[in-house]
Amino acid sequence: MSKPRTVLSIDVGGTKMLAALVRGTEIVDTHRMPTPREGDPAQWLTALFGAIASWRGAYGSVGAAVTGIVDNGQWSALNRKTLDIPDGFALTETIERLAGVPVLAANDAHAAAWGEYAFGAGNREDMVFLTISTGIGGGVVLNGRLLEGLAGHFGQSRSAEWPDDALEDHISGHWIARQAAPHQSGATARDVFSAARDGHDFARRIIATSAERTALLCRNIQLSLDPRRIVIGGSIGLAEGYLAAVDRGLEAVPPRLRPSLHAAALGENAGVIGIADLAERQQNLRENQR
Ligand code: BMX
Repeated sequence: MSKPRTVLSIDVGGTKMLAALVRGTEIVDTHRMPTPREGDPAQWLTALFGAIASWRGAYGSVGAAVTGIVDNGQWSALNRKTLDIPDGFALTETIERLAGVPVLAANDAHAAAWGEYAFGAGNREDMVFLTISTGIGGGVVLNGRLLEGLAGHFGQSRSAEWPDDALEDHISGHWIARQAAPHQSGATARDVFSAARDGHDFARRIIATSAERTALLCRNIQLSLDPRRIVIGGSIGLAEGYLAAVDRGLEAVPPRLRPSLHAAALGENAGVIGIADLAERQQNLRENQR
């Protein structure tokens, strides 16, 4: 087995951007910055590549894991409230111009699903990855294949209760922060978890409601795809006490219908490790076809 080469992975989420030099499952170096809420993706990516200019020459390909849907290298938002991306942004072309090496781009939760399947809590079995973060994303790996396109976009689900809204707008980090505003002005989702840890009832109720709704979503995923595992990731999904609260929401579910929930073993690195492996596989394929 040849030694894995170094890949530049970038993970652009609704709240933060993470750049990492990745070699197999080793994170060699990282750089984090907030995802700008102004400007356009070309400006965001130019700023990120400016911040990691010293890494040029250290990587032979780029993997880009981004919130939103990626179709043939074109990037679009499904929920502009999660991140306001113009339709059909030329993501792969822009990064290839900035980096000067081949690029593979995919949805962030798809990348994380592959990372957890291949190297983490997915145990290389049929699995669904669910990230509860700024939005709610997901990825599905069945028979060793990562489903692409809209597959896994559970946060965009519609329900009879909120037919005009994306489900994530009633569960995720943005929703948690909105619910806390009347109690703690300007609170972020992270502040709500701190307030819950400090015993504030308003915060505990908000988190319990979010977790109950995530438990319902997991039940529906189980009935749709019957995965061996549902691996939970994301800043909310991995926050203290959240996964336990979701599990409590499943206690009354009959065993055959109950999802088996596991915390993402790779944590916030699932996306950068997953997209690095996918980019390396594409690079190897290209080289073998020469
Ligand atoms: C949204 C959607 C998904 C994404 C998910 C988690 C947009 C911009 N994003 O459902 O593609 O995977 O949020 O995104 O439509 P994150 O920013 O919370 O990682």
